[in-house]
Amino acid sequence: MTRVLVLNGPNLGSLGRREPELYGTATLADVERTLLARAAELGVELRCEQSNHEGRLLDLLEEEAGRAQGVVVNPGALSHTSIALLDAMRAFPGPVVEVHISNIHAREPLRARSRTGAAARGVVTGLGVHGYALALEAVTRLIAAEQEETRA
Ligand code: CA2
Repeated sequence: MTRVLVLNGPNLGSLGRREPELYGTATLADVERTLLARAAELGVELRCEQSNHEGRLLDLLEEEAGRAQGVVVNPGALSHTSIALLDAMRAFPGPVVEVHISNIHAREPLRARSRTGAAARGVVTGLGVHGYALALEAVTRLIAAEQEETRA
């Protein structure tokens, strides 16, 4: 069965509890529940993790490299700063799709650049928490296409 790692970075555990005008009112548990339901429809197994610690995110990417075929990741503010996470995403053997709940291009200039986005096959930004489902669908299609190529 196809397996996808869903990673959320620093402060995303507070989703729905602060700054609803930016990030909406759904909690991370709500988001993960919705994603698990969509994953079941797509026939995909999910592992959902959130951490405030950069090293933990790196460890999870490394740990899942031999198990999951793709990744959906919202690196939070680490998107704008972390070369370590960029490298870890690049090292992941399957497709990685990055998500931002808010539109990083319509906010402060320091958020407009996602360093980690360079390691993603695509970036969904500004579509609220629905962006996670779109990213899951995209990563699932990319995995299927890669598997198809390997078979051909
Ligand atoms: O829009 C996004 O998803 C972000 O990745 C969220 C990050 C921010 O630093 C990025 O620039 C864009 C912030 C996560 C903070 O999460 C909170 C969630 C709810 C309440 C307060 C903070």
